[in-house]
Amino acid sequence: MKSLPLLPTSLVGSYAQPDWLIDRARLAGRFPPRVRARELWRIPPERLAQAQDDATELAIRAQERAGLDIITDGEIRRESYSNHFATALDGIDLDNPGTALDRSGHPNPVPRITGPIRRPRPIEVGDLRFLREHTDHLIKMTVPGPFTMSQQAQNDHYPDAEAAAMDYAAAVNAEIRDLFAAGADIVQIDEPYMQARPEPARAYGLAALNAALDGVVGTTAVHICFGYAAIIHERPEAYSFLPELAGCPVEQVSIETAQSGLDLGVLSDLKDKTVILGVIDLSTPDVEPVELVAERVRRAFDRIPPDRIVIATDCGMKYLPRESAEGKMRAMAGAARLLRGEFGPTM
Ligand code: MET
Repeated sequence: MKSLPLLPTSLVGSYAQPDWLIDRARLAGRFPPRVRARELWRIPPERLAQAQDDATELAIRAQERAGLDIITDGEIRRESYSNHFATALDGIDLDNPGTALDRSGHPNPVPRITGPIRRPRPIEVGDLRFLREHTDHLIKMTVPGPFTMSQQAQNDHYPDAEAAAMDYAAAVNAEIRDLFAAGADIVQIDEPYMQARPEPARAYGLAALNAALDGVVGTTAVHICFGYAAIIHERPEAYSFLPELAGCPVEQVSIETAQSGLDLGVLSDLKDKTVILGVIDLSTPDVEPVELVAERVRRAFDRIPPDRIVIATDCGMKYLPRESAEGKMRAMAGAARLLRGEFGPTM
């Protein structure tokens, strides 16, 4: 197993899916699906699993070739970062979906909760094993967070959304334990709705996140963002929910700073965390020069020591053209090499 250098590089999770695998134009033209969207796959059902495996191997090789240090499965098998997990749970009706507003206020068909939320079996462990078998780098797996899933569902069963979030948390907790047992090095919980809905996030989302992490042994991360740039265009100047994570038993916090030009003063609130620092802007396919990426990383050094920074993308690369995704990964790896050279061999 490879060990990590200073300023390791990583994706937030998703990589560009191949055009031959999924209808990317339709994928980008609609909001990320909350229920299944099997019609998006271009490969017939009986060959889909093999095609997804092959595309996952391409995503792994692309990350390795670009020089990334921590490798994900690219979330290639998912229609969206959350629906793959959320729709595999018991207690929901997918044939008669409900409706929920997404972070931009757009109504979406979502799982309708009609009974207790339970995880019937491991959901991503097979994907994790495939990743483990196909790279000797450190590997990271992503799971949707309990708060985010509770916001992407219609609750027709529990007395309130908080009760639903706590059962989602139990399902995520069981999954995380299984992922570590199967060989994950890092497990990241995606909670983009904490930024979108800070009040309920404070009221019960944080408790649900803590419950999802309860008793977990292994390196965990949480990703908070302003939404996929391809879908949510505007960036606020600051996070509405972030210092709250200081007390959460997660080791790494993933934030976006490139597109938003985020004021990095917020990093002072996360003194004990490793920061997965988003320094790649996903609102444009243009590939940033290495020096610009390095400068975005240097901006953080006043607030956080280099040995607690992972160089990353702002969010997932799902909606980027492949050439652009490849170039941006090379820019990240190039910036890491440049900065490591500046610190010299003693750092
Ligand atoms: N892990 C997810 C991705 O990389 C995070 C999505 S948050 C909107 O696409």
